[in-house]
Amino acid sequence: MGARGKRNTTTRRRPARWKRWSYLLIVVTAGGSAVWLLTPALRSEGPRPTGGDVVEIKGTMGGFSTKLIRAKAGRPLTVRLTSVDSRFHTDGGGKHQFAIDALGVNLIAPPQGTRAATFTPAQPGVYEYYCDICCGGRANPTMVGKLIVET
Ligand SMILES: [Cu+2]
Repeated sequence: MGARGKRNTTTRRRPARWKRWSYLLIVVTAGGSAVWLLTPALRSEGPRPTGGDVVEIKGTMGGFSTKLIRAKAGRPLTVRLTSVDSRFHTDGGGKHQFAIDALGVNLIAPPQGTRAATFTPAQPGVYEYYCDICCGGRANPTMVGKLIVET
């Protein structure tokens, strides 16, 4: 009688298979959310552990939010370009670009989205960046800026 009761208890205590799977699902979901939440915060909090700089730029039909960037030669620079415009803009479909020909940088942010590029300017100098998608393209003086690279 005693042994029988014990066996029944053991059987009852073992978690059902679906329960174990749901625990795993919760752990994976929670862990994934934590990583997802923490990563952008780490990226936008100034210099990263690699020693690079991060600059945030917004593109609208009015131009770039930042027209002048200062950087150090030989130091990684991350540009995060956000297009504030929606896809309903007839001019460029809400996309904006950040391009520096001399450094081979070409970033295109989708409507109401952000894209980032990390590059290391090796030589000091003044580099022009521009958007060639909207508002008459590169000829438009509002969608150009200067990257000043110092030693
Ligand atoms: Cu633009």
